[in-house]
Amino acid sequence: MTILIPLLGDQLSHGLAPLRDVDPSDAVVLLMEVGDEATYVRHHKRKIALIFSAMRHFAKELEAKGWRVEYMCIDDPGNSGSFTGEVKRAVERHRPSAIRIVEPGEWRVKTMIDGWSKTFGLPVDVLVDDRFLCGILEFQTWAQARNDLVMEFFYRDMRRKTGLLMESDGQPTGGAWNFDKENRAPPRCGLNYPEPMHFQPDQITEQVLALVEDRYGQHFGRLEKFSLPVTAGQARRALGHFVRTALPDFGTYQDAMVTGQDWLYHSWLSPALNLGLLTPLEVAQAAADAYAAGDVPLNAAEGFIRQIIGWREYVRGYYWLEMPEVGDANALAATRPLPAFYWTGDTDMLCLAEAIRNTRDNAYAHHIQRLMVLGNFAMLAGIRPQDVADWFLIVYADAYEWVELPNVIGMSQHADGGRLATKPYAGGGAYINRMSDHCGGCRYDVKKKVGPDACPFNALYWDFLARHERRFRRNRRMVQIYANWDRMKPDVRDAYRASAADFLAKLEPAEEGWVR
Ligand code: FAD
Ligand code: DLZ
Ligand code: SF4
Repeated sequence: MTILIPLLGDQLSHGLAPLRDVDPSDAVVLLMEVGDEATYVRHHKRKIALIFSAMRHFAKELEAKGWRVEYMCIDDPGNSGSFTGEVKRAVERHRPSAIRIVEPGEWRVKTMIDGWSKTFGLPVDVLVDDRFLCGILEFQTWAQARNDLVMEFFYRDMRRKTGLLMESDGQPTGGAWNFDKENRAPPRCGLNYPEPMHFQPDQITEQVLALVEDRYGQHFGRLEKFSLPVTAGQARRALGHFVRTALPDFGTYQDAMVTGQDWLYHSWLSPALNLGLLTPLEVAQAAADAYAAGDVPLNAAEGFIRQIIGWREYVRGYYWLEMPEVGDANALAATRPLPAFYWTGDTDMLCLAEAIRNTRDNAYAHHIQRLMVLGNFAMLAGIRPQDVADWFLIVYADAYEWVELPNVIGMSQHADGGRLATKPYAGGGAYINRMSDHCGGCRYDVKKKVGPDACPFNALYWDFLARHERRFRRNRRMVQIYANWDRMKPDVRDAYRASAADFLAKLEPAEEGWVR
């Protein structure tokens, strides 16, 4: 009566559904390092190392708790290289009466699991991933009741559901749901940026780092100074450290960018959260507790909690609502291949070079670098959204399709035609100049509108709006922008478009073969 419990690399939670209500002596837990997962896109080396190290640590913790664990290392002889192949071998070894698994984070993997019952002739019990606060069906019900999927309303429901920052009379703490008016200040001189908590690699991590360099040395990214948390214990210490040192200023400087500062006041918790080392509820609760204790202001606690119980849950619901069609969405008919500099960082545009450096070194970039620099440039330049999505999936340690795809296709590329965001997140150089210190050190002049020395974002911005005028002119939130465009003399408009065309003609495409 053995039950086989396969655990995927982003399901490393001791409270995971299949590990509850089962007698460990009746079960075999299977963790599998498989080549297909590391290479279906060629993930950043740091991301692979993080996942393998966290999986190995988690397996040891499960064993210590009395579970019978089978761990397939990537270089074990006979490793078949795929989830289905490894489950098949485990079924042959153990002849289980059933398979129990939690719903996976990617459509691609769900399709595999859907085939297992027939392939193995066994009942396959796919359990709800209740680490998320909003179930997939619950989100579908919420979405069916409305025409527009407005995140703010979803978020308020999540506040009511969790009771976070709620008063006993059902009103939001502080009398408002959202304190963004107080957030999003530009950086200023004299700010001290706290260093996030770094963890020295132990023997297990060192072994994994050597293995990843050996097997995946050609993949993008750096492994040096690997310091991510790889256990739940470490992740909890990192959470406590963030709450004490950075959360108080998180809201105010949420959208700031500073040269050489890779984390600013961000938490850098997404890799641990998405692996399952932390649960969203414990992270959000820690922020609420810090507010209740008077340690952080409300704008910071609320802004942070909104990212976790609002945006994170919302994009996951959106993913399962819109898949598989959203994977191919290309509403703006963008066809240009990804520029080579997304891989090399070799560009004179300092804002982009900085974001790519952070990405290469840390498998990280903070939200505004992803949205208003890397994503914004790709959208303005008309890069094929599926190239952009694959790049984002590859390069970030926190990237799994359920969270990456909605953020890329919906939020940053507007490729879903506005289902997720009513207005494209487009900005010219002035926005980046306001929110960062990059432009002062850049070879381009952010004040210049056109020509070889002008900030390329300026001409690209107007060229994008002109290219998509028919679609966006009707958008109520963009009336003022098109009024500005209308006020320009025709020769000014032509100069913007010619300058953008010159720039785009010189854009070197990445070598082929990296994209799926
Ligand atoms: P913080 O700024 O400290 O925020 C706290 C937490 O809020 C994050 O850890 C994350 O769990 C959550 N969060 C914030 N914004 C979002 C969001 N838009 N969607 C989901 N969760 C959010 N996040 C990922 O986890 N994986 C991805 O692959 C990913 N790809 C992205 C691609 C693009 C184009 C954009 C614009 C955003 C993407 N994000 C992604 C969302 C966000 O940028 C990251 O969650 C954040 O930068 C992670 O860093 P942090 O932990 O320091 O976040
Ligand atoms: C991303 C990834 C990588 C690189 N390797 C593995 C692996 O070897 N074994 C594993 O179980 N999971 C891995 N993952 C994470 C999976 O891709 C992820 O669990 C699924 O895509 C579902 O979200
Ligand atoms: Fe980026 Fe333009 Fe500023 Fe250079 S001038 S850093 S390209 S926004």
